[in-house]
Amino acid sequence: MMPAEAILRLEVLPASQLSRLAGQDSVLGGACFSHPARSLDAGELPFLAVDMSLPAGEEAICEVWHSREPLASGRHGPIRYRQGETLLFGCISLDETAPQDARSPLQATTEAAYQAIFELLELRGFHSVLRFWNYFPEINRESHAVERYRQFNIGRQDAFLAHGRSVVDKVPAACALGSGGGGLHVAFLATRANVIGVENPRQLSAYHYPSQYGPRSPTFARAGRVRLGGRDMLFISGTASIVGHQTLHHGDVAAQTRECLHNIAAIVAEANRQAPGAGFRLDQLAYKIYVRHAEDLATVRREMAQFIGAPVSAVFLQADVCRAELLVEIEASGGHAIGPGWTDISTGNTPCLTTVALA
Ligand code: 3EB
Repeated sequence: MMPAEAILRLEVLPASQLSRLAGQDSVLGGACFSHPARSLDAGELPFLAVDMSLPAGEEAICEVWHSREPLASGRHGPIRYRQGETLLFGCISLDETAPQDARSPLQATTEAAYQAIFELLELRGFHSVLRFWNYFPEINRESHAVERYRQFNIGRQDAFLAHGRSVVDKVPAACALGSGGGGLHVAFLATRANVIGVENPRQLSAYHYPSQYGPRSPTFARAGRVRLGGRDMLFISGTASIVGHQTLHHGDVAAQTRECLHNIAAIVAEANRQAPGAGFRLDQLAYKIYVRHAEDLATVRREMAQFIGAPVSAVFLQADVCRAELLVEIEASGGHAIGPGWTDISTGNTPCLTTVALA
């Protein structure tokens, strides 16, 4: 049975079932995570194939964004994208290549990727980005006398500036994680609607981080809020055990997990304060959890189950986080539909694993 599709829906599929999407008009695009990266047979659809390990026993997964809008696929240089009237999902994968000037390969490649994305968004008239996802290898390694995450921050900010975009206040939500190998991968969800940035009162805005964290502050908001198809939606950036601008709970993954969730709760409260009718709830978000050490998974899962107190959609990945002392980072989104778009009417069951209960 095919109920009316929501304007935006997130589905999590085992990567082995990606072929189910063939011929589904509702697919905007997404990202698949496996180690090694699996070659995808996604045709013209914008799907990232990211080299990222899953905790032992978990199957490779794909995150798939769907929309009820009539959609069309396109390409702009190295970007593949798919768009409807109000939403555009795109992705780009670039190998790091050395520029002719003094910039590091990662800095130059990041700047090129973001320049291409902003060009596309200007051409298509999608001026607001709801969310960026950034993945590249060895995020904490130093090269060219600068940590690679910090090189990425320089290239990203230079592209924002080159396109006349603000690098404070009105910036998109994002995450940046270390992958297991390959090039730079960036996925993005953009809209013609107005996106409002949400900051976290417990944290200094990342775009105001002091220079001890790198020569350029990272260009992202703690969350982005939007109203689409009559629903308020919230896209929460990667959230870590940071209060003010400082990392808390060095070496204690359980306490770091609780601090992440306190931060997410504060962002949800701030979003509800801004949009009183929205009613965002911790137990109705879809979560993606990046754990630095696979052996910490059980601890992180337990802390999440205790804090949230209800089964939620949660995907666990093993990835390096952008400060060497951070052991876990959690991102989330809500207000859009979550889960499979249809139910097997003969059994009443959803046809495949789409959500992972915490407990
Ligand atoms: C932090 O709060 C943790 O550079 O795009 C989280 C989310 C982090 C996004 C980014 C980095 C980014 O600073 C790191």
